[in-house]
Amino acid sequence: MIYSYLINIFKDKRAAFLALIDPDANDSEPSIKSICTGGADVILVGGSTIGTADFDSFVQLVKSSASVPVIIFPGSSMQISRNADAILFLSLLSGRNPEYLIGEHIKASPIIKQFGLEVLPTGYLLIESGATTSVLSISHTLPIPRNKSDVAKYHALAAEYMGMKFVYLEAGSGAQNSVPEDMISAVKDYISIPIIVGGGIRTPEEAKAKVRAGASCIVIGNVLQKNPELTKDFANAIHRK
Ligand code: 1GP
Repeated sequence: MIYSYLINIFKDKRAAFLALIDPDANDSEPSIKSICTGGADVILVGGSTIGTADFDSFVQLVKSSASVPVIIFPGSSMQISRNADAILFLSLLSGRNPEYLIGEHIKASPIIKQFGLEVLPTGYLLIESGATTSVLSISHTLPIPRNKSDVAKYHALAAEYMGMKFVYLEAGSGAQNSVPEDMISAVKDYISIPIIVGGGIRTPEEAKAKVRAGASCIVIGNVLQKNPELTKDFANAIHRK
């Protein structure tokens, strides 16, 4: 089970390193093999665009080169594939757009069941990060202000009480500013489910600061897609030495 795989990583290595491959990114072909051997614990596949015609074959391609589990990070109910090991079942709790709170989920559920994918229920919270990111513009929602840790805490606690297994604090892909450490630590002190943090993390030092603040999973997308050779440095920063 991928859930227990992640829980064991939190115990053994302090935090998990999730490398995000966006099928829509036009950057150089990601080197999945070197990202895995460099120390990523999981390959996340997905993006915030509505759908990708050949999403399934892309996931298959990733899965065939990956030596670590592949988890779908879906931008919509069109991003599901039987070739992955699990799927983040994201509910966009920071917004009040019913499509992303429950609508897409109803479309996705029968397909996920048919494919037998492991489901990781996740409360997804968008945190204000500067300029408008793709996820904000596509979801038509407002993010939680970055200086309002209390608002993030209450949303995260509601996710826990709803039975979700993770809370994802998301600044958005390529965000100007990543999720602030004081918000991560405030949420960490308030809830007991693991926190995933991603969006706009550009350096290993920044990743380490998020882990020290209480993140259990760090998602790195853009930077790795452009510079896969940085994988080792990120792994060293995220994992306990
Ligand atoms: C975006 O959190 C992820 O959904 C990763 O963001 O591409 O900015 O690393 P970056």
